Amino acid sequence: MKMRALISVSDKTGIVELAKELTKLGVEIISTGGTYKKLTDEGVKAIEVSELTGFPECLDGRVKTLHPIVHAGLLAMRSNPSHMKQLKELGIQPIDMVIVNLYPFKATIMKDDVTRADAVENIDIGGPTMLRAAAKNYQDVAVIVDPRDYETVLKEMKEDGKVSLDTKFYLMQKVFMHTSNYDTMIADYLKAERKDYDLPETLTMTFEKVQDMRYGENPHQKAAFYREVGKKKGTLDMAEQLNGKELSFNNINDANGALELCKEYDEPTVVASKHGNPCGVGSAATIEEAWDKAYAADNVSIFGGIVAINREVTAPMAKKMAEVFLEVIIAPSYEKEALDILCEKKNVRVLRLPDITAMQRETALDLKKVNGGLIVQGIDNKLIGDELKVVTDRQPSDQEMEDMMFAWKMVKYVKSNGIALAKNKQSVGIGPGQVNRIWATKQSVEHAGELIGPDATKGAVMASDAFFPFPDCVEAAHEAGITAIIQPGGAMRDQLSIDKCNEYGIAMVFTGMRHFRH
Ligand code: 93A
Repeated sequence: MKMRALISVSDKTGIVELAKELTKLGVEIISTGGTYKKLTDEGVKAIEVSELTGFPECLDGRVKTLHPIVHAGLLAMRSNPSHMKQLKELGIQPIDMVIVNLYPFKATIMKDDVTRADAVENIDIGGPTMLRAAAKNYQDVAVIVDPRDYETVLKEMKEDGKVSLDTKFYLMQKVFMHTSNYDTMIADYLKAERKDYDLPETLTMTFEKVQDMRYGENPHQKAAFYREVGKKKGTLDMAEQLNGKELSFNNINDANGALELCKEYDEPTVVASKHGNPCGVGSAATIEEAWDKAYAADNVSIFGGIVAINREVTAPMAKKMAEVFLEVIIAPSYEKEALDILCEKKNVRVLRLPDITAMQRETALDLKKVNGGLIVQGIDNKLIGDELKVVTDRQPSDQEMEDMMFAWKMVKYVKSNGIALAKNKQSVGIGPGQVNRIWATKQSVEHAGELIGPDATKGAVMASDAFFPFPDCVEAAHEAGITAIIQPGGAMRDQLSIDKCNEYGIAMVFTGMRHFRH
């Protein structure tokens, strides 16, 4: 009996060539409407599924292959005499090969103007059913879901007249991987559509590899970058790399932090960061001034750092940037001359991410891997609680208030315990990742003095990512000349800190929301 292959593919890449070769090897081709048309237009002999089943394709193609003549043909075990006897009685012939790829659900949901109806219509039913049936019966049916496997299968067919059991088993594994990813993608899309970010009983998400990386955080660790399927604008994987070596694991991790902080600011802003912590941040009326501020804030740590910028990079700014050794630069666009200047250095990774300001913030879940599991939480995508509350006798001035908001955004992205000092919308000292708050405070003050000058903290404001358990940080702030403090509030001994502020004439604001970050 002739071998029979059922071909039903949305992605028609390479299908004509494959079908031609199979026909040459004596395989009979059965196919669905669009595939049939493509094959016969190109001169391949085939029969339509509707001819095989005696049942027309209907409901706009929703029912094409969902028929017992197809599925009994796929599921019958050749080694089971009763199966084969039943096929004979029913007048059904076995199908030996299935070549199917599914409706393009992913491509559909990635479209900017996708509607739910569009997405739903692209949920393939008949395709996965055939794939699963054929895969279950893998000993007798070769099932090919990935065009990259056409060549292997053809080679074996040419050499041995059949596909080996080993290959059939490999193909079966691929099918279940593929259909489970496909279904997860659908479930994830629908979940996001419902804006329902509750924590589910079991957690499934689909990620696809963007690139392998040379190594992870350290050279002895393997690494790759995966993107969450269905995510659109504004994520790092959407950036276009205009210059430099491939992004490393640490580049991506650090750049992500810089980018997320940069998104918090509307006015022209430059964020320089190192090892995931901001080291210099500046906001100003022009992006050039913002660069000057970010650089002057800390011209030491920025060496080998990452810079995220929320406006077009101009040529004069690029000239200054080119004098600093930077690992990664991300901006929405570059003046032509600016790009030429930055690209003179072969190693600097220059990225363009046009949607930087309008980009989607992370909304889904925040995942952290621990040995044996994940800890999962909602994203920290808020800034303050119900309202800002001045808790001291003295009200902050407008300038202090502006600086406090500037610093508060910044401290949200500083590793805990974190303290950030700012003056005139420029960071002047950052104390990240300390095991107690007073050290974070002292470190930020010390940095300011060392990097900017002894008066750097005079008239500056201070932001703390979490409350002060004791008034010691207020004490240290006063000694440094800080005039206003923003912090979540909510400590048992809040009153002690408030009293100290009143004693020193410091204005203090509670945000009602803390921002630990680890
Ligand atoms: O609409 S379906 O879910 N119902 C079916 O019975 C069916 N059979 C095959 N989709 C179905 N297919 C899919 O049609 C295949 O998975 C493939 O992606 C596509 C090929 O259609 P055509 O040959 O008409 O281009």
